Amino acid sequence: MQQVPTLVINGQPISQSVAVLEYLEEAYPDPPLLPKYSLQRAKVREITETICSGIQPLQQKSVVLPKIGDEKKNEWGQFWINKGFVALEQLLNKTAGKYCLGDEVTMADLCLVPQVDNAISWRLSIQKFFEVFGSSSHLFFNGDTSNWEQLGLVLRYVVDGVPVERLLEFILAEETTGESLCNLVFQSLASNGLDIQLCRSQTMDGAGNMSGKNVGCAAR
Ligand SMILES: N[C@@H](CCC(=O)N[C@@H](CS)C(=O)NCC(=O)O)C(=O)O
Repeated sequence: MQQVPTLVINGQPISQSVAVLEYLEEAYPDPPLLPKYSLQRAKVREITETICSGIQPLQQKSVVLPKIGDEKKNEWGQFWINKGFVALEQLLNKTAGKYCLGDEVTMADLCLVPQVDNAISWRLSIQKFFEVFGSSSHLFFNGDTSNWEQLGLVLRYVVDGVPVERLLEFILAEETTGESLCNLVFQSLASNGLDIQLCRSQTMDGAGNMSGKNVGCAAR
């Protein structure tokens, strides 16, 4: 299908997210991606399939565009995303704790996070213009301070006159010059199908943005 993700094990490619997740669960059971009891495992798989079969393919741009066309694509994508999220909300109301099922991360969470990203980028393709807010903070590993920073990327846009703010992702930032942070912002927007030309303003906080010496995000 020439799609990602693909995991290569001993030269053998495994595609399809669910097949990859099931492989990881069997090959590396600790920490587990499925809960202990069968009924709970079924619930995790139900949430996973709702996303991977019920939503993702129907709003996948390479599927949607040739068949639906540019004019109708936003309406089509939004319809399936909304329908899917309504179904997910009903499921999650019965299962969620801190995560999709209880308080442990499962494969359902690993599918939900990119689907939420996708929902944001679809919403933005309808609203069109957005603002980017980047916030950098130090990462702490096991209580040790390190030089690693994480860049939290928040998008702001307006729906029916009301401002909406959505966290797109946290990105590990090896360098904190304005230019390298800017590259990470550009990459993240591009990988979410968002056109930087539609960005109407940007804000970066923290010292990270200051160390770029006039070649930071604002300069670009
Ligand atoms: N059913 C597949 C879907 C994979 C898929 O749609 N991947 C997208 C990215 S999220 C892709 O590679 N799109 C490029 C294309 O189809 O040309 C899975 O769950 O892995």
